[in-house]
Amino acid sequence: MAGEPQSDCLFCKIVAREVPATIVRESETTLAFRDINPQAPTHVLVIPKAHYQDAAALAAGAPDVAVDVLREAGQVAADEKAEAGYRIVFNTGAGAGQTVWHAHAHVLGGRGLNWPPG
Ligand code: IU
Repeated sequence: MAGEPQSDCLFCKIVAREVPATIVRESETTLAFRDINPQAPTHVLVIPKAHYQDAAALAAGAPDVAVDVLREAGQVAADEKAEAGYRIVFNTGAGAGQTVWHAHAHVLGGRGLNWPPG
């Protein structure tokens, strides 16, 4: 069920501290940790603690938590001093490169970021 922990979900396991991650921020509803395959000097994932498969499902099922994720993403950028600019990305669907089916915001910064993304 949407919002419930999924036993086969890596990010639910990180929330439960069953899988290690380098956690940089935590709130009541969100967790932020470093991506294991960073694509920029700052590459942090911000996730809702509750399980939603993607950003749209999160926004539909828990809109307040979707706002929490965006607020925490901004705080990550501030903590990381990404003042030159940063990007918040929600890959949504396999065609867009989503590989983990638990909503997550990529916060990328610390280098120039091209547009359009690949
Ligand atoms: P994607 O948008 O679903 O492709 O992003 C998933 C990200 O999760 C990707 O950047 C991976 O490097 C990252 N990740 C991680 O940080 N820790 C892990 O154990 C695994 C993937 I598996």
